[in-house]
Amino acid sequence: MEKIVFRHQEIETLPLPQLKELQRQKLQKTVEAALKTPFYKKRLNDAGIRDARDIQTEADFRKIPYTTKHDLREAFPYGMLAADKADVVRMHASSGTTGVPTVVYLTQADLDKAAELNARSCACTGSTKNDVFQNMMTYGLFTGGLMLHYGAERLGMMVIPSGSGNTKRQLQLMKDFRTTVVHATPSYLLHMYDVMKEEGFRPEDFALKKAYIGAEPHSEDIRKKIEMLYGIDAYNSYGLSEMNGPGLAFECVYKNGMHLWEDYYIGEIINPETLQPLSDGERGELVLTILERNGMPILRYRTRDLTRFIPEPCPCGRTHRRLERMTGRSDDMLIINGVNVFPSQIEEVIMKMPEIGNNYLIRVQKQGPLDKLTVKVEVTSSVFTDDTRDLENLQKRIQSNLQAVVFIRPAVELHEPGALPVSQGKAVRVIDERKES
Ligand code: DLL
Repeated sequence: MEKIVFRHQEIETLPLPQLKELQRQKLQKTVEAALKTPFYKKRLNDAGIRDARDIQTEADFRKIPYTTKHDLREAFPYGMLAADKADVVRMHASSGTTGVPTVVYLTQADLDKAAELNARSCACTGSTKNDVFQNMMTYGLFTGGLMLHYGAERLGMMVIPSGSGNTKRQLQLMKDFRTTVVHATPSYLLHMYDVMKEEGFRPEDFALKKAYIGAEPHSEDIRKKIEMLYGIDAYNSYGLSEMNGPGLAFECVYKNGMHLWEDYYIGEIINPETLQPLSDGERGELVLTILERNGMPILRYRTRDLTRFIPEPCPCGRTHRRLERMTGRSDDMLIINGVNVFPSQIEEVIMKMPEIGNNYLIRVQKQGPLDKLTVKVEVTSSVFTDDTRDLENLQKRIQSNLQAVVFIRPAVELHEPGALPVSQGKAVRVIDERKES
């Protein structure tokens, strides 16, 4: 195994008690900033917290109510903004449970910190300034592209900001510039391998050593498959837009769980039913507090992702605890080719269209290595008596309306009234046929 180069050795190996003390100090500042926002002022005051100094102990911390995606939506657009608007230099957004997106705001200091943590993440996989980094994640409102881009530059790698898609061009860039590290969703890398074969590229055309994979759930088998197909190491990277995206928890060269950067995040595992905290090693929902984010503090955020802290120390020597690969979610969010989709968003769109009846079904399948989303809707009886061109038109309109909200273009099937199954009990609206591997 190659030698680990500690870029931030001191902070990454800080003994746990010191790390906790650092968190405590930063938490006070974070609560102070949060109290400046209309949302947290009310939320914290209602919980009896009026001053940041009220939060001294772990028990005090646990008095802070959880924040949810719903809260972010309620506070849209600026209810959680802590900085002066003039000091905000960037916003990012991800899907809300319905039409309103979840938005975060960052100041220059926040962006610098995010870049540093992403640089740290790349370094902890052994990458250096000698690497050529091709970023195949989407640039834009999604954090996956820009955040790791900045981190890779901070580390000094040469960055190819290719963005997602256009697979033949990706391969040509990889070949021409001798790319050594790629960043992509695992499903995209599997798809790219098929194109690589079809286009007649040979393994010796490339200099690839590593892939950073994340933004969607995947199994250990998928990781191994990617490693085997390309002859590389693949590192799991976890993050979410609300918490700055990637650079939150990353695997080191031991590839055995993702170090949560605990000098910047406080991680807790709770039982998603009782909302009670669980101990290290117990599986539950991850709750995160982001420290030092001036633009938009978020306290005790329910990620809905199910995981556990691995209690054993990592052989790399880092003290920051590792999160195990995510095993699922405690809500109904679907991740389709790396894009987050809530069934409620789909429902909201189709229920606004008068031609559509009340019954619908969402189906997600594997199509090769990628995911396919189909929305089946029952239309009202008058629609079927009309011309077929109208049906085609309607189908396209539904597709476009859905695409405008969920950012992927689903297949749409129109059905006659009463044609879709009606369940006796709780309606089953989503059929997810994807297998784990
Ligand atoms: O997916 C941020 C990201 C970009 C992470 C690039 C890693 C790499 P969102 O679009 O807000 O942000 O989606 C966040 O995706 O709550 C998880 O459910 C899921 N997710 C992200 N990474 C992983 C992973 C980005 N490595 C949501 N394994 C999260 C499993 C993941 N699920």
